[in-house]
Amino acid sequence: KKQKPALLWYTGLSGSGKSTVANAVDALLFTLGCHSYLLDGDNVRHGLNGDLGFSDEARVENIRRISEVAKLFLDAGLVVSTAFISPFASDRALAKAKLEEGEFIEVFIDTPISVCEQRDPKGLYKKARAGEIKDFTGIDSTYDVPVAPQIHVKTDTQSIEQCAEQIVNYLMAQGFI
Ligand code: GGZ
Repeated sequence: KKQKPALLWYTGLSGSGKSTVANAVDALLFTLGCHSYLLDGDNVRHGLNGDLGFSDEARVENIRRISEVAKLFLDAGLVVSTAFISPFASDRALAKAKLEEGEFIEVFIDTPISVCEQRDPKGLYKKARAGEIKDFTGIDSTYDVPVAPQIHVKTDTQSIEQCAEQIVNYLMAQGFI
């Protein structure tokens, strides 16, 4: 099956659903016979970036390494997904600038912080509100809302399946898959 390399760069708050949607997209891509790879906290923050915390500097370095690794997978011809908060617009722009024209696809997982906080699957918002975690995105650390994402996904009004279909449809419409 023919495919063109592409990078689905997911961005959104903690608990917005980035990993969940990205996993659903990856599963769909697999059924379509596409070769894909997903980078997320589970396989990057614990290993390659295990030395990094959540200061602004650490996040900048986190995203820099992730963008370099993503580029390697793109060179191998894959449809790559990265699912990290990537809170700073300047770092997302740097990632985009490393790639060929059109390869970088910003996917904004737009879930209101009130919804993320209600979900709070790991109890992190509760801890952040209590001051037990410092520099928490959306509370006492910045999140730059994407101004012109290629794909804008609302998880509070759509199912995960609908979100995943929206993204796969984009890849098809743009001729990546
Ligand atoms: C934000 C934090 C923090 C702080 C730990 N701020 O919901 P999660 O748990 O699974 O996703 C969050 C994850 C964020 O890591 P990223 O690599 O995506 O962040 S960034 O792109 O900004 O470098 C959350 C957990 O790590 N976590 N402390 N202070 N999220």
